[in-house]
Amino acid sequence: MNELISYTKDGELGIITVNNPPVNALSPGVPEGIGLALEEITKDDEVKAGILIGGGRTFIAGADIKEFGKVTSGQKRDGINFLDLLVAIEDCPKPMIAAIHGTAFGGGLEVAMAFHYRVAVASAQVGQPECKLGIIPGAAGTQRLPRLAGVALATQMCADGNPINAKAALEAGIVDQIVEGDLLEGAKAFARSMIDNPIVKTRDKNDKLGDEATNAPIFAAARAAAKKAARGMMAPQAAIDAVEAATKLEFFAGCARERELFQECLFSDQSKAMIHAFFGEREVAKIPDIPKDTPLIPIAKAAVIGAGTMGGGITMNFVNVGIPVLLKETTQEALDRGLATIAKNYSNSVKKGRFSQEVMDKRMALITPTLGYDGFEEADIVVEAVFENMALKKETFAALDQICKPGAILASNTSTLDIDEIASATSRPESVVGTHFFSPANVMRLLEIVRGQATSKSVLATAMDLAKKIKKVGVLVGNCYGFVGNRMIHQYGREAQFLVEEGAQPQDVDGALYEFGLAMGPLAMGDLAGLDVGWRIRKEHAHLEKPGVRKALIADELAERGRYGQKTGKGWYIYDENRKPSPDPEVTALIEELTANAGIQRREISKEEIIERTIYALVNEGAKILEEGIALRAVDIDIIYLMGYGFPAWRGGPMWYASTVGLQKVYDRVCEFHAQHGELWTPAPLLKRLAEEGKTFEDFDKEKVKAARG
Ligand code: 3H9
Repeated sequence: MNELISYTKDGELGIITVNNPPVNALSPGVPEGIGLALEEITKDDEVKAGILIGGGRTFIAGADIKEFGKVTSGQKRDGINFLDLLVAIEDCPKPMIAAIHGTAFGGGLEVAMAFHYRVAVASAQVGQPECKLGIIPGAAGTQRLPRLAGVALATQMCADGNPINAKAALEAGIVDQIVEGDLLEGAKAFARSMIDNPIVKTRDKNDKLGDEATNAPIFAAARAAAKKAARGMMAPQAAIDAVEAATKLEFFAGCARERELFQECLFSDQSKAMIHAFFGEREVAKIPDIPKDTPLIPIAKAAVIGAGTMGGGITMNFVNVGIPVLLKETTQEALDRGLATIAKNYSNSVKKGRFSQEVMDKRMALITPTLGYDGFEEADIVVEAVFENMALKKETFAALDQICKPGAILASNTSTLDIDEIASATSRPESVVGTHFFSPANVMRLLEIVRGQATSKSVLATAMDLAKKIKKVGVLVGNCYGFVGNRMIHQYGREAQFLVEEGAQPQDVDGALYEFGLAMGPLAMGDLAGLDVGWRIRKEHAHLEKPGVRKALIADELAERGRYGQKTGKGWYIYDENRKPSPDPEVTALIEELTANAGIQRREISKEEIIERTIYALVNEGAKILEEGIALRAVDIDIIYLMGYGFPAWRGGPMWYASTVGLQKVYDRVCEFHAQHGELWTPAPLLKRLAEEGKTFEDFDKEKVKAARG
């Protein structure tokens, strides 16, 4: 048909194969090719039924996401629309069968649902993940899915974007048969058995559409759930509206309503940000000077030092994917406590039905607790997760240098410290790397991989690959205090505190940032992490402070008073037995006392100023980090903030957000803050340059990619 679609005949069957690797997206040429093959099937009297199958590893994984930017930028004026093709498939007078393996996602599922039947292998998944890209299904997914699966499941799938497996799809009526063995052979047998059956079009199946009385509570519950789970996002609500339209309008009117909602979402800043995040998540894996074929170090056994919160979470990551772990602590009591926490975490998952007791038992059996270094000589990777103290880390690495086999990766879960200094305690700095996990380490998807001066490319490539294996997103960062994430968060937290000193209440600052979309405000986050942590670090680094530079007054005073946050029931807030925070008059009084003593004139502070002071502090530091090469690209910073710091996906990350505000505007405000607050706000020269050139951080990334290619 064309280079993306092949068409073959097997007796009375016409077989259409999509060949658009890697995921058979509906790129230009694919729908056209399917259309041509369909015409062939329709007009060839010898052909009695048709099959569509994906070549390679998957069925169609959706529309080509790269095309959306072309539509919104005006480059592709006629948009993306497969509705007519799908109606033509449905109108074919011969039984049409979609044969599914891999993922039938988005437009892929929409194509499959226009077929008269769907067969799938057991490992296949189907889903409408569009809202994860800030859009909704745009090829009648919201209209055909409820007709096959019923209103409740269709609403859920379109609003949360999560896929279901073939078995669930069979039970729901999305799939008609599960094929054991070869998919194409199974599909052919199924097709032959359907040749004389009357054809029922999906769009004519109205029996699962329910009525007003049964549907209203489903939509109300879905809207409430989406409001909570996808706070601030428009796509899930729009997806629910579109499914509701399917229950109230005839099919083609429903499609028209879906189209309107789809267009609204597609042209929103939210979808642009989320598409940036989708490609960004994949872009961060590409490191210019580390070729794809860099030899990897096989990882069959791991060891973790420290069974505290971080060490325990890191251990779970390994055993979850079948890698056995030697878990070391210094005392039996600490080891028992660590193991008990892991067991409790797993038990909770078993109780919630996430996996079986048998799976839990297998995972626990992969952990070998130890108080010594016996067995460490066999480990392919050791992750150190002891206290954030340089002397202790160096002592640990010197010991590992003596015990571990040559070539083993020696990784430190430091969140701030100099990886080169840690490596200097060994005779093999090329094997030393930072692996900065985020708490809770078994949940958070981010892994900052810190490159030391001597870290070998093999070690880095293996660490990036391992991140993927343990279902994390690894982002390579350079070595400096706090690396990327924590170095930036330091500026942000500082401004949050200054705002409180200058007149805002803690709940004003947290409230404004929560409203902006962050999972939690910075002061509440401090209470969760423990105010004693930063206080101790600041004490350790007090000698590095520059005289005359403004210091935050309140957090350390709270810690001095034993107000460590949630763990002591008091911090920036006071907590009840359910950990619900309330403003504490004692804190208000303390703020007033300390600021009066420091001669700070308190004033009214707007929400806008709260957002600008905190978020632009991130952006300005991010720009400095980019100039120094600590982050490879602006998108790497965005992914760090989306995956590790609760930054809202629909804002695209701090750097993307700044570009949407306009870098000139951001730069001007940074200059004003510099004039008002002094050197902490020194504008990043890169921010200045991009603002003056009318560019965005995306332009900067493109410049970098171009330069790397030479
Ligand atoms: C849609 O369908 C709208 C419709 O309602 C109709 C509108 C009118 N397009 O993830 P991987 C690339 S919206 C373009 O590493 P995996 C990806 O960037 C779409 N490119 O593989 C990567 O490129 P590179 C609804 C895509 O095996 C490479 O393929 N569909 C697309 O870990 C490999 O990807 C979705 O949202 C795409 N649709 O996971 C599905 N998908 O190598 C989105 C992937 O250059 N995709 N690429 O970095 C996925 O969820 C995963 O890619 C998938 C495979 C599970 C399919």
